[in-house]
Amino acid sequence: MTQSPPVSRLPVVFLAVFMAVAIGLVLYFASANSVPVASPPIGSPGTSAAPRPVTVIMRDYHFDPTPLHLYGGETIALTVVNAGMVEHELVLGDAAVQSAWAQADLAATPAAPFATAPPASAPPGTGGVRVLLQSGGQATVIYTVPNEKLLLLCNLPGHQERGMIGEVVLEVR
Ligand SMILES: [Cu+2]
Repeated sequence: MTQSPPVSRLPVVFLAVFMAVAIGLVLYFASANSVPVASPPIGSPGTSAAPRPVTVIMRDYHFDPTPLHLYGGETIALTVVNAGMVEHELVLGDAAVQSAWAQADLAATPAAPFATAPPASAPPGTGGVRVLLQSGGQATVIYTVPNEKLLLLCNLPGHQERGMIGEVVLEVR
């Protein structure tokens, strides 16, 4: 029985470890520089003195996160970021609020090919909250969450058909 001379596998192991670390570092820095991160599911309820920070990211064509967890009656500092390539709108409100903005957006949007919505306005007293942002835009609004069923929608023509329908879960304190 012949024995082959011992071959050291050390260089191979070193190379494998080095490659793993290098790939790990690349992935770490790639993720650190990517799009903003949406809020975790929920923290303590916000108050008017200390609104709870909530971030919603609009993408082509969905909201992140969805469902969005809110407490009925709490006050939030809602930061909306448009990480998509096209203009998007966030409307938080009941069915009547959504309907008012859907009509306003439709009326304000010219026919294709000039289908970018210019500023639209809903009737006074519509309620809810509405943020319209160009690609890359960001805005923060203070909003007191009502104790009622809320919808999270982008009412720009054609966007809900492509999936821009969010969901709101009202938490009980
Ligand atoms: Cu949209």
